[in-house]
Amino acid sequence: MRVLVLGGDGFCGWPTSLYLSDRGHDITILDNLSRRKIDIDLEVDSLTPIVPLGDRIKAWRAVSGRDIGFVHVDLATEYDRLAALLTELQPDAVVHFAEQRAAPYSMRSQQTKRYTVDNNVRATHNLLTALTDTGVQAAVVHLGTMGVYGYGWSGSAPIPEGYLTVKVPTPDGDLEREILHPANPGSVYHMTKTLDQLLFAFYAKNDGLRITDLHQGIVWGTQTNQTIGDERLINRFDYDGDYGTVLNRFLMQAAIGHPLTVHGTGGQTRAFIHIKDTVRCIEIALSNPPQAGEKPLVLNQMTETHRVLDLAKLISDITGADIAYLPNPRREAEENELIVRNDQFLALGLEPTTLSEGLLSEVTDIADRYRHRADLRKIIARSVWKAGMETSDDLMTEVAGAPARSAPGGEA
Ligand code: NAD
Ligand code: USQ
Repeated sequence: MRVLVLGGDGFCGWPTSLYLSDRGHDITILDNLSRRKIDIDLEVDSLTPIVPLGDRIKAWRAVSGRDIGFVHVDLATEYDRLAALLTELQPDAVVHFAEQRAAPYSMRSQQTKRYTVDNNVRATHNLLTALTDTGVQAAVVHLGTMGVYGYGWSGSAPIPEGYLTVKVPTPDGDLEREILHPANPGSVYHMTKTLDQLLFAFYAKNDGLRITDLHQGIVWGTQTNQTIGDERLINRFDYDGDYGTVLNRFLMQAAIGHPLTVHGTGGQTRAFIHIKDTVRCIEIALSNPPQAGEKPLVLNQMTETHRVLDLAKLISDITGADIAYLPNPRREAEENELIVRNDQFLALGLEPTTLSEGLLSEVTDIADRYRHRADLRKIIARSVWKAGMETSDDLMTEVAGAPARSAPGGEA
């Protein structure tokens, strides 16, 4: 297949591009490198040393003998260039990762709230309009989030895959209808993904676009069989308070001897998936698109659920790390249950990679190797959901055994 990967320089997009290229697909990456620019603004850097995208692509050619194309386009603001690219490339499929994806960053300031909405909603809408406008028949696979459902809305009922059957009372009796599961976002970022869902529903209905929306859980891990082949192919590893996600943060914190930063009581339950399963799920989704005229196909892309405190205890038991209970910078339930259906991916052949000591230590090993790149001032999450919410002070000022850092994000 000829596949255009929007956001192919990112944490999920880069390993997916390599995996699909390895599987014989013809890959072009579109990215505006905004994620790298945000790192510069936040004065933080991936814990792993990621080389410029051009060097990544050269390294992949050297390792695999395969070419990956790259176009520097802003999906949200360069509509004409996007439409021209689609016409020229005639992709069979477009995988859409290209959005601002951190909930804390989306709540950081009025500027980042507006940026997240402007970037994400325009990016998705531009893609859908450009496909309609050019007549390019590509199937769309979008990375959505489990967070569109919210946490706790359905109590102990399993969260279905995208749609809910409801009964509407009428004077003539109940009317049965299938509706999009009610949206219940917990951050401005998650809200943009609920808006994406409406755009997808409209363009599938009106223009017959073939759209798969993957409601993904929190991705953990770093390496895939492809990124491990050469240090220049290494995946990014976010550990900072805005972009670092909970499990990778805990593993990194354990590796450098930092207490594990549990927010509140740690009673929040979330869905997880390993990066190796993310790339496999994308391939499965590409191979099984809906037909034109069908509603968007929604798949829950997760393999297991865990309570944050249980993860902290597990990692503490394995590594001896301390657990710190910090004021929660977010407005979220102290505790929630989460049961999620993922029958469709299982039926389509996904063999879930679940939490195992081996995989956990693979991540701590990477974190340990690059511990000298950690900036301890960036670990505590300080983007608050409402002005005035309390956050913790830094818990550590020096990484044991690592030389002093010379500059934020730089080498020691
Ligand atoms: P990321 O920030 O690492 O990657 C996103 C990429 O998109 C970056 O390379 C960025 O430069 C690019 N991009 C953003 N806006 C763009 C624009 N306007 N034009 C062109 N390129 C643009 O994020 P990620 O972790 O790889 O996540 C990818 C997708 O998966 C996101 O949409 C996210 O919502 C979703 N997702 C991620 C996770 C996770 O745990 N990482 C979990 C669930 C869903
Ligand atoms: N948390 C801690 N300590 C930390 C970091 C987080 O206790 O050091 C808690 C948070 O308070 C929250 C939970 O862990 O309750 C998850 O936080 P997270 O940052 O790991 O994940 P989240 O903000 O939900 O966002 C991530 C990705 C996002 C994706 C989402 C999938 O950044 O792109 O959409 O996971 S999901 O959570 O399923 O909606």
